[in-house]
Amino acid sequence: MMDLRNIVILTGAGVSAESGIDTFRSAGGLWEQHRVEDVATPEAFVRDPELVLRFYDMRRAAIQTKVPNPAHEALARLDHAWEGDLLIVTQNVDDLHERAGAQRVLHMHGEHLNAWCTACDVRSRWTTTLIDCPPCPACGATALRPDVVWFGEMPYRMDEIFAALRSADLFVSIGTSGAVYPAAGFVRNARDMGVHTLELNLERSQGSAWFDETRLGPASELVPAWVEEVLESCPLPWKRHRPTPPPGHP
Ligand code: BJW
Repeated sequence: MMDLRNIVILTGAGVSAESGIDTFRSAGGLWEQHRVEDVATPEAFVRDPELVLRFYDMRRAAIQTKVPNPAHEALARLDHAWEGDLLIVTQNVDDLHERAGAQRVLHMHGEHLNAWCTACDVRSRWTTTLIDCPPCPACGATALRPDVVWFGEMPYRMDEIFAALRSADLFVSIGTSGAVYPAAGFVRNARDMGVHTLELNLERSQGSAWFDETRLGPASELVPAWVEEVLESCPLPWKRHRPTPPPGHP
């Protein structure tokens, strides 16, 4: 057993698929209904804001009707139990990791439930529609857009992600096709840094060849099994959160 203290977990659309949220590239996925260049680029937003805002309003409404599945719940369990460093880097813009109870979550592609004011640069929690051009709660300008990262834009908090990768012992990728960079490159970044790499996916992905190990199956089964394995088999004393002893106890 390797010395396992610091874990970086990358999640993609596959982790939310069994909650009923469409993936992007599977048959029947989001990109089959909408050409990516029509909805997920800054140029598309300039060209046809109504189409883009309608697409995101529909998805923002839909995610609020969904609930976390056993994969999100298992990762939240690990987050609570694990005393080493742990970072869940999600490409997903839904909030199912948080609703399952995970706290150490980084949304590198933004969040559906945020609106970003391009006039004053303030982000506000947003659960309703944007197509009706509501004013920004901070400055009043009608310049809100979905707070998501489109193609050609810089994903969020890359410095934090690379810092976490540098100190990681294990990189685990769950439910992502490995089609979109820079996330698709994390496995190679991790390998170059000497980090062990594990992939959990329904089927082999574009990145599978780069992983030390790939396990195939639905996230709702693979992730709870892997989390149990990590929590049960790691012999090191810091693997589990221990409640602070009451005053007076050694
Ligand atoms: C299951 C399952 C189950 C199903 N259980 N598994 C040429 C070469 C290389 C790069 C580029 C290039 N030309 C342009 C680029 C860069 C570009 C890019 O990668 N393009 C590619 C198309 C080639 N990237 C960018 O522009 C990014 N920015 C950037 O690079 O900035 C410069 C930079 C440089 C260096 C460092 C840092 C920055 C921005 C990318 C933004 C992506 N945005 C989106 C939309 C977000 C908003 C929204 O939701 O609408 O993010 S695109 C979309 O794809 C979304 C996702 O997060 C992302 C990844 O998709 P994901 O999660 O992998 O989903 P799927 O559907 O592809 O896969 C699902 C997987 O789950 C499958 O494998 C299934 O098998 C599996 N699965 N059910 C387990 N039950």
